[in-house]
Amino acid sequence: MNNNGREHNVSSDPHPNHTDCPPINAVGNLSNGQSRLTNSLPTARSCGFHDHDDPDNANLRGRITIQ
Ligand SMILES: [Cu+2]
Repeated sequence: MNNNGREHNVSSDPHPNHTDCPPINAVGNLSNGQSRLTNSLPTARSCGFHDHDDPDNANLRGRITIQ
């Protein structure tokens, strides 16, 4: 859920290729108040993501742990 008041583009690391966990790229652009699921993440691992439109902003980075 994007509750940040502006659009964000949720993409897999690494920027700019987004190849590490491609199912995250299904989230993509979220306007304020919008939410979207990733595609299936079937492998137990850790996946980083970022805002593709603000890729160096540490506040807009995160990790998903698949167990
Ligand atoms: Cu990116």
